Amino acid sequence: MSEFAGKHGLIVGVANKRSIAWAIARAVAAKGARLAVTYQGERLEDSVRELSADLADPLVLPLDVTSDEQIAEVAARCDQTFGGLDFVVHGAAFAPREELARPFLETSRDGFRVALDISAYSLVALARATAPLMEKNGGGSLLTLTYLGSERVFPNYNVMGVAKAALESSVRYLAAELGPRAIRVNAISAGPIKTLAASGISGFSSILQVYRDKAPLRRNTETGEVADAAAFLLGPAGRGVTGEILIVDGGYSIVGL
Ligand code: NAD
Ligand code: IMJ
Repeated sequence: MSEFAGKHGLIVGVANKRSIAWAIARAVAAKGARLAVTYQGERLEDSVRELSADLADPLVLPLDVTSDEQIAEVAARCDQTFGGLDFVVHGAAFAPREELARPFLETSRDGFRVALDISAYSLVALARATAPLMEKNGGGSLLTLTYLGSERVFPNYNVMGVAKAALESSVRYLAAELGPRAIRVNAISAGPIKTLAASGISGFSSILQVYRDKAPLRRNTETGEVADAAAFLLGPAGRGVTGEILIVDGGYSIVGL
């Protein structure tokens, strides 16, 4: 039950109560973890502070993952307050809205850069900044979130698909290098969920319907299901797993027709 008692984690990617990262935060906090939760910009500060009020003595910090200074500051604050880290959740993703609306062929150089910077490079930067803190604690677990659009073409996913392919490859390269330091690196590939990152995506409701119809479990993925899989990868039960992309999508991806 309290498999995370005495453990410290950093959660990046909470915007509101629907965020997948928030479901993960709740799941590991319920199992005893003490958390640092970050918010991207003042716009989200109130929302994240309000949510975090339910956690036991949380550290709530600003973090824009495009800033190396802010990443260093977050790592320093975790070090000061917790004396190290046992796990890190990376749930940040972004592409400029227009890149998800026009044809992939029209992807701009800047849109490509921004999408890859925020959605893929940030994992590498976060890993570099937090690895010494996890090493201090005798090892750790780093987890990110991805989507099947990394391997297959989904309408409008566009440059985010390219960014997720880079993210998943980064998981493997980081896992290979950090394994000798007892740090595991994994991703969960979740089925579509109606979060802020899905808002305003044209046809998202029909996508949910297709998944519901075709997935072996005949229903949509819930954040709580992703969170339980995350707790497995972040905690002692996942100790033998690294470099893995664990699919939590009700089985949708196995179906051919
Ligand atoms: P969400 O909007 O709640 O989370 C995305 C987070 O990214 C937000 O908290 C946002 O603040 C953060 N972010 C964006 N730019 C940032 C920056 N520069 N610095 C710091 N943070 C930044 O939506 P979500 O669905 O919970 O997304 C979390 C992760 O799950 C993303 O990686 C997303 O690609 C992935 N995912 C989502 C779905 C889905 O259908 N919702 C499916 C599979 C994977
Ligand atoms: C997003 C766009 C198009 C198709 C999509 C999605 N499908 C799914 C998503 C099929 C499941 C959600 N997803 C997996 C994401 O990673 C979303 C990332 C995202 C969403 C937005 C919307 C608002 C914005 N920029 C974004 N950048 C990344 O301005």
